[in-house]
Amino acid sequence: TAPRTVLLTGAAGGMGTLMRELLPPYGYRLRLFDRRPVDRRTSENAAGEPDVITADLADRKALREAVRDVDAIIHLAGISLEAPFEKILRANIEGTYHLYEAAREEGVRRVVFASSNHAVGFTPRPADGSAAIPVDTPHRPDTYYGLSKGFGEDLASLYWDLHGIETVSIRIGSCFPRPTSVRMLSIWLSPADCARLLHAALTAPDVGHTVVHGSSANTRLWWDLSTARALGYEPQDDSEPYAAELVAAHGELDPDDPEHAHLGGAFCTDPPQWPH
Ligand code: NAI
Ligand code: 15L
Repeated sequence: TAPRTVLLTGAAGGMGTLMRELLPPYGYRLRLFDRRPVDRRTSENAAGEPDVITADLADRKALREAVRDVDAIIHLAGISLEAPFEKILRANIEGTYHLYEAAREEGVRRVVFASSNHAVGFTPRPADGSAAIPVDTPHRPDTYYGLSKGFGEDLASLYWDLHGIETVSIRIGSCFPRPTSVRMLSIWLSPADCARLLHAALTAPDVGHTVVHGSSANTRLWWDLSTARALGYEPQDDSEPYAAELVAAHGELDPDDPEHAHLGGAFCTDPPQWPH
């Protein structure tokens, strides 16, 4: 049976804000968790009260309450760009560990983990017509941020083998309302497809620990979507309608430009920094 109550961490962020609107139509009741406040009207518990927890992933007591009685967890919270190692350690590495510990203590059986293309960002991007990047490509982080996502995937693998907690780790490409660069044409995940993929990841049976690429069915796709499709994900969107405008403004990607040579793009050369 489909999970009904789902904890959404990172609910105040860009993707969290989009998913708060797009997931309830699939029948989920969301409990929201973020260290920043979110609009309390957007989520209610069975009693019609707001179901929002404003706390840090370092707060183990709050996390334990947050995961109590939920059917599954979508873990989006964390630093989403590059930052000094100590910050990444606290938010992404220790924070994800604390979340899995809380899930184990409270008996939650399914997690969807927001991994990133930057876990494998130094993978050379496929040249036109060459084979797509497979999902079992080795970890090749482009930043401490990407390193923390590889850690999260391995933590998910450990908690499956040791404790029977299932996870779908989604190596998300670029999930924004629209693609804003030529690189993003190849890895864009439309918000509507993101909701489809999360729904598939929450409902597919027997996932153990499964790694999938998270993008729409883009014409210029760089990676293999077969493990995502095997969960029942059927992407409906393609970035190509945005291509003419973006290519006219920025030109096609130059394979000799180091920024364009790898999956991770500018994260490999001049990574955008977490502002907080
Ligand atoms: P975002 O930066 O907009 O949102 C992240 C949220 O996590 C923020 O609201 C922040 O307050 C919260 N947060 C950070 N540290 C926290 C902590 N220690 N305790 C509690 N809350 C904390 O990021 P976005 O774009 O919404 O991404 C969501 C997740 O998906 C992130 O884990 C990100 O790394 C991952 N991802 C996103 C991609 C995208 O294209 N948007 C691509 C690949 C991965
Ligand atoms: C990510 O992992 C970031 O969280 C997001 O802000 C984008 O930069 C995305 O990757 C990307 O590669 O476009």
